[in-house]
Formats: sequence, C-alpha cells, structure tokens
Amino acid sequence: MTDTAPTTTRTADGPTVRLTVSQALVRFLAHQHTERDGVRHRMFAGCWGILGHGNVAGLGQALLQSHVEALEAGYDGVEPGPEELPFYLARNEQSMVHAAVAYARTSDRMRMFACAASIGPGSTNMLTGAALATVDRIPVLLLPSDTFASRASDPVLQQLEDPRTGDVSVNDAFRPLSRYWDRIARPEQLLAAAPAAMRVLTDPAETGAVTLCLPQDVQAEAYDWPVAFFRPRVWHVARPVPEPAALGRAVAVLAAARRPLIVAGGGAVYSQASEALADLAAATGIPVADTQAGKGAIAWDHPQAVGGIGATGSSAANALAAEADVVLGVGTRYTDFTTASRTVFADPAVQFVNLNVLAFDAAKLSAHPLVADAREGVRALREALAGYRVSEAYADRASGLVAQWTAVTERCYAPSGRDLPAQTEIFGVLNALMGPEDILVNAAGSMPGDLQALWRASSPRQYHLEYGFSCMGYEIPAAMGAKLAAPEAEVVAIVGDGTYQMNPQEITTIVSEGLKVILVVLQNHGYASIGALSDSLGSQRFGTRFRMRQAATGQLDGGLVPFDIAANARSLGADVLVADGVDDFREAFLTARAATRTTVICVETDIDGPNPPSSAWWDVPVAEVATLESTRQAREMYDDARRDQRRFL
Ligand SMILES: Cc1ncc(C[n+]2csc(CCOP(=O)(O)OP(=O)(O)O)c2C)c(N)n1
Ligand SMILES: [Mg+2]
Repeated sequence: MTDTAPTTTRTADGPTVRLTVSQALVRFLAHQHTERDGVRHRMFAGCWGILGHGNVAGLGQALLQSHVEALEAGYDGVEPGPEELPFYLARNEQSMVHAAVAYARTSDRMRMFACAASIGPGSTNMLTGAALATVDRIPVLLLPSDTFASRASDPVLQQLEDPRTGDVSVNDAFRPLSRYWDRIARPEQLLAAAPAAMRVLTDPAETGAVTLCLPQDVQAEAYDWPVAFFRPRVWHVARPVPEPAALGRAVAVLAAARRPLIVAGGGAVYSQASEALADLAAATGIPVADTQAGKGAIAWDHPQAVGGIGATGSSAANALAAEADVVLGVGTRYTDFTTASRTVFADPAVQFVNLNVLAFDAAKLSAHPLVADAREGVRALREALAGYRVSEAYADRASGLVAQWTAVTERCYAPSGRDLPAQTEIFGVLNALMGPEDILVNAAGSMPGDLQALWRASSPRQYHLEYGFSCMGYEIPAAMGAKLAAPEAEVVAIVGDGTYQMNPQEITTIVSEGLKVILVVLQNHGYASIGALSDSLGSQRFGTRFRMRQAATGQLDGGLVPFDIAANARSLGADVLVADGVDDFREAFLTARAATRTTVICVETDIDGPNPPSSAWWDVPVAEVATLESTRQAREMYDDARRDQRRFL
C-alpha cells in the first residue's frame, strides 16, 4: 500500500493532502490531546464500533487504513501509531456508548472514545447512551452513519422517509441528547465541525454527548485537506477561578453560617478536588455530605464526612440538612434524590452557595452562585474563610449523628441469619474486601439506594454509580470501560437480575478483549426496587416479579421463571461461580479476585430486603382517585409528604 495520496494542491492554509472524509476524521482524532495541570493525554483511546453498510466502507476502511499504515511505519499494533485510532468491536451500540462513558468518567473526563454506528437501528441504538452521557456530563463522541447526502439511492435500506421534508433522518433524534450536533453533508464542513466538537467535549461546563452524523456517501468522498488540519492540537481543560465579587458574596454568607453543610457532587470528583475539599472541611469543621456521583470525593473516614444525602442518604447527613442554615454545594446538580425532592433542607431561612463550573447549576435553588472549577473554588473559599470554624457544639452534633449511622451500617452489613441474604450483607463483604484502587460499578435497581446509604468509599474513583440516568444495562459494559481506563484496578459491577437481562451480551466483548472484571449478579427474581416502591405507593408490587403466566389466573403470578443466569453467563464465555449465602459469597469473591479471567458470581438474595432505614422522601405521584383502598391510603400519605416540598424562592 502506498502512503496517503500525494499532496495535490496549495491553499491559503498551506499544502493539502487528499483523503476521504473518514480518513481525515480518523487522522484528526488521533492528533487531539487534552491537558490539565500540565499533564497531557491523548484524547481518544480509540473508536468503538459496529459496522454495517452505512460505515463499513467509509469509516471502517479508514480505521483499517490507519492501522495498516501504523504497522508499515514500524508500530507493533499493541501501541497505536500516532495517526491510528484503535478499533474496539462491541456487540450492541448502546453498550459501546456505556463503555465509552465509563472509560471517560474513570479518566476524570480527560480521555475518551468515539463510537461509530451504521445507519438506522445501529445509530438509534446509541440514543440511550447519548442521553446518559449528556445527563451525566461525561464526554463521548458519537459517529452515527447517515443516509445519502446526494439522495441518489433514496430510500436506502433503513432510511426514515418524511413526506414533508428531505433533510430529516433518524439521527435528528440525537439533537436534544447532544451538547453539539452536526451533519457533515459536504467534506469541508468537517474543517469547522471537528474542532467545534473537540471544544465541547473538553469544556467541563458543556461536555456530554457530541454527535457528528456521517452520511454514508460523504464518508467515502475525497477532499484536499490542508495538512494543517491534522497538526497535533492540545485542548486545555479549563479550571475557571471564581470572580472576586462572587467569591466575596459567597464568603460573607458562609462566614455568618452557624450550621453549614457541604454537599459534594460529581463535579468535585471530576475536577480532582478531594484534597482541597478535605482541607476545607478540616480547617472549618463544616460537615460534608455526598451525592451518588460525589461519593468518595471525601473519604468516608474523614472526620467531617457525614455520608450520603437525600432520598437514599444517611440519617446523619439528612438530619444536618434539615437544620442547615447555609448549604455549600460543590459540583452538584441537586437532583431530586439529592434534595429528597426538595424536602431535605427544612430551615425556613436556609441559603445556598453553589460552587459549580456550569452557571446553570450554580444558580439552582436561588443560590449565591460561585461559577468556578470545584478545586479552584474550594481552595479560594478555604483561603477566604481562614479563621472561620463551626462551633464545638455543632461539630459534636455532627459526629454524634455519624456514630449513630455507623451503627446502622454495621447492622446492615452483618449476616442476618435469614434463609436468603439481604443484598446489604453482600455489600458488607465487598466493602471490606475492596481497596481504594478498586472500582465498584452500579446504576439501577434497589442497589444504588442501599449503596449510597451504606458504602464507605475510600477514594473518589472507587464508587462508580451511574445515577443521573440510572440506566439498567449500564453495569456490564461500564465495568469494561472502567477496566480499560484503570487496568490495575479490580473492577466489580453489581448487576441486578433485571438489569442482567437488559444487556448480558457485552460479556462476550469483555472476554474477547481479554479483560478481567468481576460481575456480581444479585438474583431476586424481579424488580426489588420498583416492587418496594409500588408497595409503598399502594400498587401492591404489581408487575414487578419474574413469574410464569398462570393459566388459572391469566396473570404473571405462577412459579419462578426457569432462567439460569449462571448457564447464560457461562455461554457468553465467562467463568461462573454460584454462591449460596454470604460466607460462600466471600469465598467466591476471593476466588474471582485471584482469577485472571472475567468471573460472574451469581448469588440469590431476598427480594424483600431488608434495606437500610430511610430518612427522607422521594416524590413519586400516587393516583389521585382510585377504587383500591391501598392506593387511597398511599395518596393520603403522598399529600401529607408533599406539604413539606419547597420551591426555594
Ligand atoms: C433501562 C431502564 N428501564 C427501566 C428502568 C426503571 N427501573 C429502575 S430499577 C428497575 C428494576 C431493576 O431490577 P433489578 O436489576 O433486578 O434490580 P432490583 O430492583 O431487583 O434490585 C427498573 C425496571 C431503568 N432504570 N432503566
Ligand atoms: Mg432483581
């Protein structure tokens, strides 16, 4: 094979090289870097993909060519060449986006993946992943293939036709899910779109899914690209500092606080603000509660750590939230779980100071906004608050509350002696055996609530809960993405049996990549989470158990469904251990940890819990009129609870 086609022309931007749009995009992406605090990374670890007629001869050809050229230049294929984008083959497009998101999150958003899909269903399969990335503010570059820009072959296989307009395709569905969206209908549009996409991906305030739609004919079209387009670029990931006037206002509020509380969110983790946060808390004595994304931003055993806050939080954090006169949010979006649907902050005069890199979040709850990078903002607050300290009485109250919650956690973690273990007992084993370098992955079911309440995170990376989108099916591909980002970590995903059935096939990808992760599948024959919720809301656990349809009743209320998760996981290429009870689970986990292959541990747990005691509300509306007595009672309780809901005007 020859090198790239010879330089053909000169433009005002210098000499050019003739490449297809796909070849140019691959070469461009390979030359992008990120930098923060002087540390530089190659921006793209590679390109996930599933090929179809929409991209096999376009982007697929370009990825192959980048590899062959790297080999010809003397690279061994293990370390990618400087113009190469390594290819990763997934089994489902949604999964590949999850894997990419977990990779970027584990890399504190400094490194990421592109994800390439064929037209039609291949691309729409990425929609859920796109939404998740944007909700969670995690960068991922999506490359859905698109129908012909020329329209010569319309309607191409899998094309959506719209009698009213010629310029709509299924990829327009990515628009609301993307922080930047573009369609490359002419090659030279890439000269503008590609740098625009990089800017958004590396902007901590704007990042999320970025979508470049690539019509299948344009992917293969040649153009004379200025060589300067491919020069190595370094995208500085900014750490904006607070505006002095805003800092002054925030400090005035905080310095007058008698019962302040810090709420640490995901932004504190991604900006690597842990040390600064620990310093601020130690110097001022302000207690620190954490959200699902922020857990571990402060180590659980820091003297000021008070555990998870909100609907699934600890009684310690929630009691302090109820009394707080000033709340300092650090990198939090204040989701309904964090605020207990706006009931957890109960002091009538409570004020908020929101340190956030995104002005939108900083302004929430009528706060005094402090728009800045979390680490820089926390450092500035620490300096400006020198000499401020909470009263001893308040500090004692916080540590007393924490001691009470510690006793609750120990009870939940201890063996219960019941026929089937509560999942909290399993979490106790994992929490004791996993180190600060290890990563626990979870996203949906009854597990996130129990974990936020109980898990003692010893590092910011250890606790990887996707709870912005809480997407069933994230866990298995995310374990793979986290492992790719942190090969030295023991990555453990906790997977509900419902979640397992959403997305098991990616085990095959994990195995084919030679990656070792541990998947703990909690078999409770149904949706424990939604079942308990349904029960508490007067809907009697309707439709939440996996049962056979009975001829006699016509309902799904028969025997257990004979679904053999262990056999299924084994068939996908994993090693499988079946644990009977908690002691057996501990043994299985130690075996899996010592193993070199991906191991699935199946353990049966009690669908009825027990779960940790709840100390806050979550707003899930109950039918206002009903013939069911259970529903009517639940609605009364709902109306009662809603009276505490605030608007923070
Ligand atoms: C993709 C997706 N569909 C539906 C939901 C709503 N949902 C939340 S938890 C849950 C049940 C999860 O079941 P399982 O994984 O078995 O966990 P368990 O509730 O038993 O702990 C459902 C259906 C969701 N979060 N994600
Ligand atoms: Mg379940």
